[in-house]
Amino acid sequence: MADADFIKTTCPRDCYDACGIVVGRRDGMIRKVLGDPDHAVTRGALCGKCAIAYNGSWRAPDFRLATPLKRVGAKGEGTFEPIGWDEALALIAERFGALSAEGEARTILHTHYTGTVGLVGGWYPIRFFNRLGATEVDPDTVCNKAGHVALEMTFGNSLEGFDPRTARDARTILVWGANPSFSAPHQNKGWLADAQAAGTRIIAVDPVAHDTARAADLHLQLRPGSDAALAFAFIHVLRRDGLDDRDFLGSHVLGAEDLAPTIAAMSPERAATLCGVPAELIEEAARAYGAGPSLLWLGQGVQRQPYGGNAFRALAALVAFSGNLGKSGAGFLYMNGPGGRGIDMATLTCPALATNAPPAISHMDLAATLEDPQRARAFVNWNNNPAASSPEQARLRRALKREDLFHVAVDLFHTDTTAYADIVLPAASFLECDDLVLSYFDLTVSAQVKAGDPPGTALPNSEIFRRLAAAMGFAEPELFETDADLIARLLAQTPFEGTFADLAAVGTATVFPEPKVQFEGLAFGTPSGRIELASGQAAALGLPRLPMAHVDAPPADGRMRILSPASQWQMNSSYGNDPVIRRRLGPPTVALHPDDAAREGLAEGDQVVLANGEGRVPVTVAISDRTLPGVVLMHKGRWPSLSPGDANVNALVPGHKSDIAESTTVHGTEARLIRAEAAQ
Ligand SMILES: Nc1nc2c(c(=O)[nH]1)N[C@H]1C(S)=C(S)[C@@H](COP(=O)(O)OP(=O)(O)OC[C@H]3O[C@@H](n4cnc5c(=O)[nH]c(N)nc54)[C@H](O)[C@@H]3O)O[C@H]1N2
Ligand SMILES: Nc1nc2c(c(=O)[nH]1)N[C@H]1C(S)=C(S)[C@@H](COP(=O)(O)OP(=O)(O)OC[C@H]3O[C@@H](n4cnc5c(=O)[nH]c(N)nc54)[C@H](O)[C@@H]3O)O[C@H]1N2
Ligand code: SF4
Ligand SMILES: [Mo]
Repeated sequence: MADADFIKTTCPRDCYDACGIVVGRRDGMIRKVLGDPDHAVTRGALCGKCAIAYNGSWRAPDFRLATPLKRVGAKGEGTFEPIGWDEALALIAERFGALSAEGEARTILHTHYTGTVGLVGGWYPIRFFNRLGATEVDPDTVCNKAGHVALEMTFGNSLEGFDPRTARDARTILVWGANPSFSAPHQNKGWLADAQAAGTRIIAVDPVAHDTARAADLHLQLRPGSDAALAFAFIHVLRRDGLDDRDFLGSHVLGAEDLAPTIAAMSPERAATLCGVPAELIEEAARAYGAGPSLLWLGQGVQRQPYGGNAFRALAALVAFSGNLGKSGAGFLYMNGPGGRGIDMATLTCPALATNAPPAISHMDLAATLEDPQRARAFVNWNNNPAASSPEQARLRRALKREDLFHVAVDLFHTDTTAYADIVLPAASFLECDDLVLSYFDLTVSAQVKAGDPPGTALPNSEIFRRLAAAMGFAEPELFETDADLIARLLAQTPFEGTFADLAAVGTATVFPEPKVQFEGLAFGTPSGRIELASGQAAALGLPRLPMAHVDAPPADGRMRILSPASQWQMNSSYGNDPVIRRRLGPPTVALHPDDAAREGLAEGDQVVLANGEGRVPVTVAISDRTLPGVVLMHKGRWPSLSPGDANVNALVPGHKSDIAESTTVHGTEARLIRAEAAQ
């Protein structure tokens, strides 16, 4: 008789929701991957994209990599032959060993990111690269680094956010530059909608009228890159109307008075002209936020801008002036890091193994570094698909063609990046190994539980790098710690009382019974112990000491500003190869405001090319009143090789660095729109 059972596990995608999953099995084989109806966030169905992919390409033997591969064709062509693990690891060890012996280990570059955010799958391999002395391409520089560094400068910590449960005491929630309707679909339908139903006012600040903005009580549809000016206009209203928290400023904030001229100059009327938001809306939103208690969700879109770091410093000033901190229902969230739940990341990554660590480089420098044989002789990508996700796409793919660049790719699938690799190693998916997952929204701890076997000889990331360490002849015991031991040690650092098996039985545990108040006691890890709006650390880095009311200049010469945020149907580039997802996505589109379409004489479905000095991307016109005139929308994540013109939006992104932390400015990209016929 068939033996059916269910296993609880957790989705380890880079997603605010960290959904609970129930895997239905028969005879030990996975039959169905479903949302956990008992999970407080998931409450039933998974998001559409994961429901499709986890029951499609992620379990389809003809899609998954099942054995190590060795390249036999030209780089980029994607022709490989299967080899055994021993041979694959020996080939890699030989090349890495030779580079190490020459003292050139720093020319081994590695990129990693959001394949899995499981603690072990996402971080254990760093031990190997630390020991090797390889150069890390700092993952956050392609996502959220400017915001992190701006918040660290100001509050001393970017990884302690509000506890979402405190929303019960919030009168307003300000969602600034995030699109939960796509990037956090369950928090959007659950947490945010529940708060609104309970009478909390929701305000969205975003250039795009996405579903969260449409459902909000107020939507401030500002021009991209004008956030700092808008934040200062909010503060202007608070000061003018006596709603700023003078006691809070006096006791806990450095530099408030230094900002007086900037605040005085940014009236709502002036901001209306600069940001494109009606002054009355600014007044209303500022008063609601200022009255408090208010939560501020700081999205990642805001800081993927040329002055994204400054925008975050201005938003930090808004928090400080309103005094929305240190009490229940007040605070901000960029993300809740593992530290707040007791996890010491050094336990995972063992920085002590890095006796000769070269400095990390920015993703913005990846293409240039990879094309330089002095700086890059080998390359490893794991948990990351840079040929689809990183800027300077054409240049990057050209560099990956270098015959003298030894390239190892570790993935679940053949991707646009693995196509260039010399050796491809097949990884096990989250359904095929144990791990711990920490939501970066809620303060929970979750178990990722092995529900089935990987295809062929595929292995979890951790085991791949244990075997590679052995092949290299490394002897440090940290390079051989088992997943089970590591998971047990990590779990013991958290407030969860019990074993991994106990956690696996429930899936997700709420580890703090009572909601936590962010920055309770108002102690800040800055040099002064206060919120540093005036920042000596910024000045020491050659940045302005104070945030500025900056606004980006509008695009010149008929160019359009291109925004490429999260897609509803993909997780970054993941699922871009799934046939059902591809049908849902249809051909790549550019969403264009009706005024722009009329001016250009374009109609729905017309073929156009977006072009700039960096590259060209053919797309289909989709006319949409969700965007602003001059601003076009193209969601991220398409696979270049599966797209017209062999390119996605990152073929247009020049890789300029943000004002702070050498981070991405992807939403600052500009290009011209050309009719397909004229572009021939
Ligand atoms: N479905 C889905 N979910 C995802 C992802 C995915 O690819 N797909 N990716 C995951 C990852 S890695 C991340 S980092 C998060 C990101 O999730 P979010 O934090 O929601 O960030 P984004 O989706 O990048 O962008 C959010 C919003 O920023 C807006 N924006 C762009 N420029 C500006 C600006 O100048 N000012 C303001 N105020 N807003 C601006 C965009 O219009 C967009 O609506 O989502 C995660 N969740
Ligand atoms: N234009 C534009 N580009 C962007 C962004 C944007 O907003 N606009 N957003 C940026 C952001 S926020 C981010 S975070 C980056 C993300 O960029 P990436 O890190 O490239 O994210 P993914 O595309 O999901 O790629 C992860 C890869 O890991 C693989 N993978 C999944 N699970 C595992 C596993 O267990 N082991 C291994 N070895 N591999 C696995 C997947 O198959 C996939 O190929 O993209 C950035 N790129
Ligand atoms: S990607 Fe996010 S919304 Fe989708 S199942 Fe995973 S955690 Fe849930
Ligand atoms: Mo990200």
